Amino acid sequence: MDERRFQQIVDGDGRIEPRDEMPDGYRKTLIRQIAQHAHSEIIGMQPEGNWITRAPSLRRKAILVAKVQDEAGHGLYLYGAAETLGADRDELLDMLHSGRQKYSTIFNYPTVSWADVAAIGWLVDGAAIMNQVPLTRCSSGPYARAMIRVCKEESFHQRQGFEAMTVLANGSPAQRRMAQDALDRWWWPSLRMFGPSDDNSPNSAQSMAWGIKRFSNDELRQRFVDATVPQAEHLGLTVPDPDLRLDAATGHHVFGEIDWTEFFEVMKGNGPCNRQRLERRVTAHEEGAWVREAAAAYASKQAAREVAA
Ligand code: BYC
Repeated sequence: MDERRFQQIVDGDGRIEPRDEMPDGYRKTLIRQIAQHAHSEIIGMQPEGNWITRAPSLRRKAILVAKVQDEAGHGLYLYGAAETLGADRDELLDMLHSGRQKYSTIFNYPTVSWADVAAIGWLVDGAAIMNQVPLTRCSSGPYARAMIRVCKEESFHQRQGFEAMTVLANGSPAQRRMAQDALDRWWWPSLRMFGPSDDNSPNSAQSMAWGIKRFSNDELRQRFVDATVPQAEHLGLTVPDPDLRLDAATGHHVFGEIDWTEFFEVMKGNGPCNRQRLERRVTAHEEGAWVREAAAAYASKQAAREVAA
């Protein structure tokens, strides 16, 4: 294949479509990232799904059900995007279930109170938007298009989280304590969602040259901190970082040391909920086998009817 031509398209901000020629490494990197992204979406249904039966009101329950369904939809768009690159969905799911492919570390933390659902919307979806808006301009056509719809939905998710957090932060002393406790537990894991620091991110240089990543992990993390700290101040909550300060000269927030040991431990499978998340995923997949079989049988009947017509 003509790699120079490929790089010219990428450098000229063009889109690479499934039938276009592309270097093997580009295809592999995209499948890896899109699959891990898809896995994160469907595993990400679990921590919040835990609260559907215990949401504090009908309104909150309706919002939460819609949000968790949206995450399933995001998984579907993303597995679809990976399939356009030649990946097999069953194989990707096998890799998730056997631990050979990753999903975001953030979903290995427990949701112990209702405020955690609010904090996930505010912080986790907020971090997701920061990371995913640039992906709407990535060089892969199918991934970029999937991200446009995902980002619109994530934006609603973030707003509902911030609104729920606002209600708690302005509520009774017990509700304020819940809100602060949730911020205390979700802040640092949210910063780690952006991935390892730039000097320890093996895939970044190539992914940036290929136009898959538009900004580095540290750049996006910094943007998230700069956007979120004023929101915490607005809520009257304290970000759990004694070293956090606004640097007047740069206009950016300087923040404390990230615990990378914890990040790599969770990535290796040793986080508080890794085993539970995977076990539930595998069980849900097995219990859903009849639905997939029924859908496939229906599709082949329809196809046979079309051939006969
Ligand atoms: N967790 O070289 P690097 C959501 C891995 S879903 C686990 O920087 P890359 C939502 C990385 O895969 C949010 N692993 O990698 C859903 C690589 O390992 P491999 C998910 C991580 O790919 C439901 C190694 O570390 N978002 O928002 O250039 C409810 C070295 O890293 C993590 C996406 O997936 C992590 N946090 O950059 C609510 C976005 N970070 O594969 C919300 C798309 C890094 O070499 N993905 N690793 O073995 C990306 O933008 C990029 O893949 C990353 C990492 C920035 C995450």
